[in-house]
Amino acid sequence: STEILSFAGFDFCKVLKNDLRSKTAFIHSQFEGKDAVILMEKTAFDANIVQEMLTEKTELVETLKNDVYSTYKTFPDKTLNGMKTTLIYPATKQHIAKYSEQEFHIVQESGEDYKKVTLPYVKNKALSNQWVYNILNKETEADRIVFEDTCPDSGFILLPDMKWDRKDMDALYLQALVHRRDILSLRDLDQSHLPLLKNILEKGLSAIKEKYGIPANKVRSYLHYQPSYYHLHVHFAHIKLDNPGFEADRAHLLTDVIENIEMKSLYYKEKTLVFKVREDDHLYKAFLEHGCIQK
Ligand code: M7G
Repeated sequence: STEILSFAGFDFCKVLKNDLRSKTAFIHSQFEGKDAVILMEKTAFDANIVQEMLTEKTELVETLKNDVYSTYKTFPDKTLNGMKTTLIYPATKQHIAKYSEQEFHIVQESGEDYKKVTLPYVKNKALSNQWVYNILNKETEADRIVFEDTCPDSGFILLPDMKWDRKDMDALYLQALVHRRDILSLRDLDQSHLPLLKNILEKGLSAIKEKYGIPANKVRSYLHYQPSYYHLHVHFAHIKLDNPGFEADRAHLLTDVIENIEMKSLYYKEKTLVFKVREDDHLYKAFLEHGCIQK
């Protein structure tokens, strides 16, 4: 694949979502006739760079002046004025849907609903796990690996999440990707997976302490249900990180997961799990079609 150095050749289609809080624009674009999703995020200030901004290279255009108070539109030198861009190309319809502004609905999924409705969706309509396999095979991001346990049963790779800039320690965010490829999500977990889960918890936290100096009591470890990618992974995030993935209808703390399974091996196979789903997600449509929820 060729390296992309600018947006030359990208056609604008639509703003999918403009999130004022995270200062991120989600854009649908096309390149060489194929769909692309572009996430453009205004990044936080780097403490070192703030200093360099107070020079003649920073242009100020006054927008208000009152007594001792004034505001300006500010245009720093372009070397100080970076944004973070995430490009998904070629993007599938599911990618476009994932980043679109839309209604959500709460779904209550029983163990039976999972088998009948969710599992076929996961097999046919979920996003590809290829990026995970590339990491596990050391084909991509190998230089970013923070820790690896190579055991085929309880082993995993720990590395920075794509969303983390790897500089701001308060925004620390890593993923533990398990080597086993047969565990789709939280729903599959039972007593037989306890050694795996405990291994991830212990070794993940100690690797984070060692590499970044962040102690275990500052780190949240949790799984998403539903995840976007159905290959078991555990999120490790700094407690200061204001992460939209940490809502009660999505995040399950790893320590809770372990203890629930210890109390009852089939806990996650039988429990009704509550999550939110996008209105145009195939999963929502499948739940409607099966009559498991009402519109
Ligand atoms: P999830 O719970 O399956 O879904 O988490 P979510 O994306 O809806 O939260 C997957 C996590 O993997 C997310 O936090 C992503 O930012 C991260 N991630 C996704 N991709 C495609 C990559 C990738 O290619 N590399 C890395 N390092 N992280 C990724």
